[in-house]
Amino acid sequence: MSKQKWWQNAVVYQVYPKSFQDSDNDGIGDIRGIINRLDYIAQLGVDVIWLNPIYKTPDIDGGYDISDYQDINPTFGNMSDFEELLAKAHARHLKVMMDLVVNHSSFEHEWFKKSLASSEPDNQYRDYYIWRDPVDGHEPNNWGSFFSGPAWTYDEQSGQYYLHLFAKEQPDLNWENPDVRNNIFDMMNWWATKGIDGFRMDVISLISKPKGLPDAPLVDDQVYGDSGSMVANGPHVHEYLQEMNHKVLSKHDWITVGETAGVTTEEAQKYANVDDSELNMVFQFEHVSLDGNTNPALGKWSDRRVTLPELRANLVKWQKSLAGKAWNSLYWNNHDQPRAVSRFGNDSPEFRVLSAKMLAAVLHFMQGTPYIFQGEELGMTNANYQTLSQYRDLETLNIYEDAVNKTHLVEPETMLNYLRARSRDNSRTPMQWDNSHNAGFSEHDPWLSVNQNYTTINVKEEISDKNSVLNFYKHLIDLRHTLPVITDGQFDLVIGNEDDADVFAYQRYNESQTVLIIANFTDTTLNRHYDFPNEHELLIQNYQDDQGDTLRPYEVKAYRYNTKITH
Ligand code: ISL
Repeated sequence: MSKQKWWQNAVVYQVYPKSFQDSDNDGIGDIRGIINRLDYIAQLGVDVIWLNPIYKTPDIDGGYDISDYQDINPTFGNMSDFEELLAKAHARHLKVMMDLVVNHSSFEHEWFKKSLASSEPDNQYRDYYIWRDPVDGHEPNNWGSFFSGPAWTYDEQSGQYYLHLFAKEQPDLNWENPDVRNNIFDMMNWWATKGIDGFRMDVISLISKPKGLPDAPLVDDQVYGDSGSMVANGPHVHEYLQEMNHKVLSKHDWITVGETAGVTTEEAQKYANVDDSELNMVFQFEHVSLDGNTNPALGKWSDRRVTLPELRANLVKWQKSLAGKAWNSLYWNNHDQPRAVSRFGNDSPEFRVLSAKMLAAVLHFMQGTPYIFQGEELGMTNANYQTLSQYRDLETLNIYEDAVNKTHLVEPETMLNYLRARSRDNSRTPMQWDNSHNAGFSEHDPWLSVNQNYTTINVKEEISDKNSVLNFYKHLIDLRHTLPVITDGQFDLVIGNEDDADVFAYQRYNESQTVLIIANFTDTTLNRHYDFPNEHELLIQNYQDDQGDTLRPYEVKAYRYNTKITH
């Protein structure tokens, strides 16, 4: 690997502002709340904070519907609050990465209002969005929205449809229009002058639509075609990102990560190439898509668990394919995904702490930049809501309406199980600070109910408990900063591990060191012997002692050898 970049050795902490800390007791988190908790974030030892959108928004989709890219959501505060947050973060050596949501804007953005106003050729804003005539009195094609229903909405006044891959309040911007691109690049450079440290780019793999917008194939019970697979990695996406790199990114020492639904390892080598021509890294979706429904009409909605061999094969593929060519991001969960410990581990009281630590170690010893989603470091669990009325997320409410009430594909109880397993609200419940009312998040009823387990799972409990999940994360973050092999070492599965249904064992090595990671993914005691030297240092473990070849439920341990070991 060529010379290391600062973000290759960094750990990112994701803050979902709406649910992090409420400072003015309106039940909604805010910028002042984040400022008040900066010391907490800093003591974790992380390097970067990624803020989910804090811009002006009608908030149809958690702020991913922006009505002014250069203004702050008043519910969260104002621009001077943001500037204070940035300065105070920097004073603690924390960088701040913002969310960039430019595949679409809000329908309340000035550009869309002007676009809507007239379809006459002299309206330069018409072409800022994607308008098409009806075909046989219907939508221009069969694409479905990610949030249920068609991806097109009809405008009576002009007799045309506009495209929205997400909600109808999130019209897709037309990246083929150079004015749109230049406006976006100028806006990014404007944020640079404020001193931000990078961007996480929302669904950036979807910005270039295929020529002619062809229908998507329909499978099984599908009413609408899968627009995502049609638009992902479109014909001009790399050209646009290279232009962005030239006009914006190359001028700043930033961290950039593209959220790239539908990305393959081949495509990732273009988006995140070590030659710095586009972005630093991408969020790939494969390892969080393995447990989807077998019926394509239901997509991600299921309560299936992925098996270890499937999960491991995928993670290994990404480690190996990008090595030396591109850079990985590492994540188990975020604001769109259920909680890691509930999904891949075991959130029962008996195994929650053990399995949360096991997952953390498996991820943090891999090559790439790790992302920790707020509360993950506590081992926070899925929301466990019992009724539909507790959910707030539009994706969740829409799929229930669609699959239960409209198409009758799923029984209500089954759908509630799917929501408990996969709803985005699982990770959006308020941060659990202490065991006081509403978990110390707010004195007001929060916008989304607190998880009832906050009385035992919270920062106050964990910070003073040396065996907590929180302190285990701190240890892992520290190891990444002190052991170069975690950043630059090669990755290999331990011989024979590819067929192991229960244990994940891999090694990292460079010229002078090797680290061996052994993780039991089951709730039973197992026995495994690996042919490694006896001389080692135990770097970290989630039990109090080491019993050699005996692996207790969800046991994880990492050994270090002061020599290069290859097989
Ligand atoms: O959440 C998902 C799984 O159901 C995805 O389809 C998700 O919509 C996709 O990952 C894109 O996510 C991003 O863009 C969305 C926004 O709702 C998400 O919160 C954001 O992370 C639209 O802006």
